[in-house]
Amino acid sequence: MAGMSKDDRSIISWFAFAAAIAALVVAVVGVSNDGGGSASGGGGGSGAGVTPTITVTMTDFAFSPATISIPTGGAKLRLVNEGAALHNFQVPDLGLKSIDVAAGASIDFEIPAQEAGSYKFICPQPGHEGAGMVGTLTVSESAGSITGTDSMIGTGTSDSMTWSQMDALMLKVAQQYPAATVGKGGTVRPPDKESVNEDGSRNVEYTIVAKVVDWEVEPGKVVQAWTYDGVVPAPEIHFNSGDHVKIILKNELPQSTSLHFHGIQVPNIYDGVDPYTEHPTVPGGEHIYEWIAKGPAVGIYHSHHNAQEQIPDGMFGAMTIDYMPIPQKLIDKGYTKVDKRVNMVLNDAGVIGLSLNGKSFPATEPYTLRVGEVMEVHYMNEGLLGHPMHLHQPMGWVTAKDGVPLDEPTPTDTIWVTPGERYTVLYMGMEPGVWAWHCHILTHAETPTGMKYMVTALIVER
Ligand SMILES: [Cu+2]
Repeated sequence: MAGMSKDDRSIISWFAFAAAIAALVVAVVGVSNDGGGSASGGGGGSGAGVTPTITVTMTDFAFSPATISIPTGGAKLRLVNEGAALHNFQVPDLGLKSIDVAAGASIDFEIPAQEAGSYKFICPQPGHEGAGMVGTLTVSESAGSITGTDSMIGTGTSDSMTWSQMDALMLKVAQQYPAATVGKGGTVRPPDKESVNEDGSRNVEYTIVAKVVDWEVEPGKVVQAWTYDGVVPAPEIHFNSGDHVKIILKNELPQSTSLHFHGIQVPNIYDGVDPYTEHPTVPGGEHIYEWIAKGPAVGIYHSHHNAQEQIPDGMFGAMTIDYMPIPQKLIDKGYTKVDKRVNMVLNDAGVIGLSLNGKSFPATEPYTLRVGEVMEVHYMNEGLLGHPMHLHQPMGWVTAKDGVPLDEPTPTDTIWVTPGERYTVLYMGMEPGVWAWHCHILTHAETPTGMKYMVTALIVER
């Protein structure tokens, strides 16, 4: 494309991908998890079901993680080549070298028992070590399990690359967006059973199954997620005020659990806080919750049992009652109706890690809006940290806090959402373009090899 800068091409590819995604059907089929849960640096994990394997992603030209700790008894690596070139994994001092891993291929690579020590690993292909494909394998008796640290987080590895290598990696990541992954969470789920009473109110019944499934957070990063109904976030459940709600929780997890309705008014006995308001729901057991919906509400349903692991590992979903009113002041400014509703659930811990709606950039979902259309966003934080969420296109208006409509909307372009909080913000499409949308704690959004984690985009079209 003569006369076009790389930036132009990049922007065009974003648009092309955005158009393509409308037609993209993500098949909800189980992905094979041979070698399975990648031991992420994010800690957490719920213990059960995680195989003792670490996934090492090879790109052009980096290893992620670049620091790997294994026990002296040995370990299995899953080598995933996401680059365009052929790569190997070699530990010269231990005389270990993998077979060739072709672009797009994955192999398992055994590291047999070793003496404790610190060893350099590289890709032995000509020039690849010098370009950045180098890392450290630490073998220690105290390493009870396998862990990996992605050195791209925080202090980064800028020193090991030239500026042109950095630019090339950043462009490559940006052009992957939106990357296809298996599984999509958070879509609205209709009731399993529904009937109407004489007074016009509805009876609605849902059966929710808590279970562990493979979940692809970003291309190639498949973890053992703890879920409701097998997706992260769990399906959105929407009620009308006055609905007679019956929710049957079935527990197929290897631990007990309980279900709490965060931000929803329910009788105390249905608050889901075991062992106070109910017994824990044991593996194989079930529990029934019954209450009448009182709106408006912007809530979350999540675990309240070993919640510091069960929630970040995936057990959360939006639960809304009625819809938030638009303040008169904004109606006067042209915000007359909501054209699109978006729940954006933030997470930063457990096996899922830094993510928006259970996905990490470049696998996050892009959002589209035409000029003049209005999008209502419910930010919901189910992580362990606060996140200042920033949409580049100014300006948004906060219309509700924790599901309570505000008398006076307040302007925002960056909103600090602390764990457990929900904010409702209206954004109008103003100027056509691809507008970055991300957490503004910069290590939650950027690395020396490009954007990552809590990043997506709002695409405004004419
Ligand atoms: Cu953040």
